[in-house]
Amino acid sequence: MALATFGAGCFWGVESAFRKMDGVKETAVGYAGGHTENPTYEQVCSKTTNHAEVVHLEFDPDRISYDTLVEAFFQLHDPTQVNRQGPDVGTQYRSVILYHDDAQRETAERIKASLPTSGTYSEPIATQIEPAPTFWRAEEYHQRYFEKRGIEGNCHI
Ligand code: MHO
Repeated sequence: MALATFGAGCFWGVESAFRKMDGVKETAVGYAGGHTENPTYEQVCSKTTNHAEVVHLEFDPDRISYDTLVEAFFQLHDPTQVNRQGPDVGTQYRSVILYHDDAQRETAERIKASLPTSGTYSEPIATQIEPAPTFWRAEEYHQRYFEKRGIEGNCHI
């Protein structure tokens, strides 16, 4: 199994989208990239810790490639929005790919660079590409949030 970590706005919808993909074995939502340990949702929402809401995936590289995951990541949110996704505003909603090795970094940079610079994306791509820091698992009620409630779609539908 391989790991992948993405931040693309409210983690409820991001987890829900990745869980539907064949080859994605396990998912967890959590926080990464801030400056405190084991943050709570309340602390992250207080905008004082600088953590991003992220989804952590275990995937089978024989069944799904990291390229496919990165392409899906770009499709499931608007990577031109800076520190926000729709109504959700703040650095916790930043667009970020947290790579686990050099091959992932190269893939993320290559796909980011290949995105069109007009049409769909009339603004620059804001996605940050950084080494994966500690992943802090979020509270249980955030895990598979939409699935538990029978909600389809993402946070803004
Ligand atoms: N708009 C949602 C975001 C939830 S999310 C887990 C809310 O304010 O509840 O950040």
